Amino acid sequence: MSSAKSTRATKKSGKPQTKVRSSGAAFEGRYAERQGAGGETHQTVQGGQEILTTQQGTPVSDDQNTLRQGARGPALIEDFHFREKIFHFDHERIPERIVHARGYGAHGFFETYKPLTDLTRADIFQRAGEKTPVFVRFSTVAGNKGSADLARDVRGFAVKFYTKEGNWDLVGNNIPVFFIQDAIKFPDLIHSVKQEPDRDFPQAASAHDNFWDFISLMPESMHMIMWVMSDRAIPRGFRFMEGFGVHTFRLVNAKGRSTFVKFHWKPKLGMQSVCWNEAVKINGADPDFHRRDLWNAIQSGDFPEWELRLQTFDQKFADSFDFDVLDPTKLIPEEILPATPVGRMVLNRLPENFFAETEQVAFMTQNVVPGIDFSNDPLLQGRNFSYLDTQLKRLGSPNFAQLPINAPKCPFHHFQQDGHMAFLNPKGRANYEPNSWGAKGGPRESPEHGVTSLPEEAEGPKARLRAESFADHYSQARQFFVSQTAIEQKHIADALVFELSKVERPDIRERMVSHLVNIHPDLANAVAKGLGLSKLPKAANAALATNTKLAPSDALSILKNPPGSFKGRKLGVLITDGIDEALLVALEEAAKKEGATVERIAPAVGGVTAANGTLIPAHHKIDGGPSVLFDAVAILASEDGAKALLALSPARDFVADAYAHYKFIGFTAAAKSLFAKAGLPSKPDKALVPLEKRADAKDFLTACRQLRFWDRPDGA
Ligand code: HDE
Repeated sequence: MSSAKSTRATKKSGKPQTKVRSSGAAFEGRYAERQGAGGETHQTVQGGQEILTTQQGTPVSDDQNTLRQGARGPALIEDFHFREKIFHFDHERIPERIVHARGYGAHGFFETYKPLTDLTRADIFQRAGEKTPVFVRFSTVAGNKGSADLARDVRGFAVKFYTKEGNWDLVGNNIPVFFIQDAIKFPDLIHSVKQEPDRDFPQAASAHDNFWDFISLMPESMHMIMWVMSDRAIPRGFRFMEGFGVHTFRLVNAKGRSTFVKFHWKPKLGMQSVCWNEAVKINGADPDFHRRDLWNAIQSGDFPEWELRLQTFDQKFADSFDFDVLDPTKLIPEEILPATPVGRMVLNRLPENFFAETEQVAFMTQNVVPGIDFSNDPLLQGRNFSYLDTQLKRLGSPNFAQLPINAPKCPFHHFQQDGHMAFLNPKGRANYEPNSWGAKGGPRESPEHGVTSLPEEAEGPKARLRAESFADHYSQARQFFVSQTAIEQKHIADALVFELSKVERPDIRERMVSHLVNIHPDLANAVAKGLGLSKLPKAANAALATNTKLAPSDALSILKNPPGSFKGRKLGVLITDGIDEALLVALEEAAKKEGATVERIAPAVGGVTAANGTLIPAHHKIDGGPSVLFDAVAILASEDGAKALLALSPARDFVADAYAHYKFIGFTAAAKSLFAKAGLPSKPDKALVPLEKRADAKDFLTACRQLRFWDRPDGA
């Protein structure tokens, strides 16, 4: 690097570049399909930009002032441009989703590994290497549309496959079980978790009386509660989550043979979560943390990928399994029934318009294709009713399937017609069937190709019933708990203490702990202690005693399945004036080799001047780039730079938080003074890595593959 003062382009750092479109380009072809025959555009004004028009195509002369009588006089109702503009603005919103309102989507493809003809006739699984377009929407459940991304919550993981035989929607979650066993309890569950109706808070938080009141009266939710209190509910990003179809479905082959199936998505980058203390701070520092992460990854060409795996089984297995496979509060451990990889999904394209795609996408569990069928899971049966109903409410017209994001990409023919906003209108005379118009008479049903239901026999009294085989509420909750590492178990206990400490009524807190007694004594004791209960409550009445013999399942733990890689992660480097630029370059190169990105943080966003005189721009000013936004951090400070940092409280927080959140911290000798000021112990641990020479950069990045150094005794 030359010693003369030079400027490093931000581009060099590998920071994902946001695609910037010029305002002219943004309009190019924007309404192309609506332009007149031949696609001629309006005349242009100076600079080649199109002339602004009303919705009717009338050119607008003045978009700054309403039409009025005299400069200081009243506005005139005759101003149709103003009226149209305000009218449209007033109607810009559609109702947000009642649940899963906060979400983010992306396009991509699903690639089939090998034909599954033996299992299913679903067209998507017939040919190896076939790519099927998909649209995926990830979401939280409880929060409203504008809520923060890192609420403790289940994440939605909804995939729309545009197959050649129709749209198949796999509307799943990042947790393989659910709170309730019967869809009739869904409104109660959701009412209880959302803001309390008299005060309209708390937003996007289950830590309040109503939720825990309901849950503590619903023993069937205990297994799900273990998951929601675990780190699964605070993922590092969508790219680091598993996904599950939750219910048992059926695959049906061409001969009509049915096989039960559970769907699993495994993230290629491995699973990762944040710490709760970190989540709380991320929500303040970057409420869009998850959507930004997905956006940046796809923009920079680092396309997230998941593998689809299937657990398939027959009736014999179902009959022999400890639990009812129709009960959505239970899972089948992968150690008992392995999940076989059948394909991969890659997300490689962002929506061009959030509203048109992510907001208007209508997922529906009842969107299945020939070869995929439902089971009698009572939750799934209820969902099959709800989703169609909710789309009409949200999208306002029975023609929502005509919206480009919802329309199949295969041909479709039917006799449904008219209604609000019908813009795909069939031609010709026949709009009914049967008819005798011959070839011009429109489509016909096909018993051979059409979707059919498995002719399953059903019997029994007409009654409101809950199967006795659904009665065990604690055994799998316990199994989940004992499958976790000690750190993860502590996180579950800490989360329960945090949440229940926000509950005002002591009897609700105690009632909840009485369920934990049935799950595991260590958990019950830890939570009782954390809540300051003088004695452990009696165990809750259990319909069935907890089976303590279920073997732990390592697949249920995040930390037992580490990725051993820093790929896709983000390093934050705090820099000051007077640093050795070569060391920074070495860090950036080492990070790139790991497949990670780097962002620079400095006392001012304009950047710092290195010892060699190079001006190094920053991505963040220190108080806008706290360490919670990064997976690992490095502090490159000169003697004087470190002194300046000591005076900055965000710099002290940067270090203290990174340490408390078990992060790997690389540091130059001068940065050590900041450690003492930030309250770090004088004896360094293995995750505090000195950066003295260029070669240290590689060792530091290799160490970062562990993601967190859990051995730190005084972490958050
Ligand atoms: Fe949903 N759910 N749900 N749900 N759900 C909706 O549909 C419903 C359930 C899930 O990104 C709604 O379009 C009932 C389980 C996802 O757009 C609504 C029951 C699972 C999404 C609805 C459940 C889910 C939804 C609201 C109990 C995991 C967001 C807006 C029987 C397997 C999809 C909408 C997106 C959305 C109903 C339970 C996943 C109201 C009645 C279990 C990922 O129709």
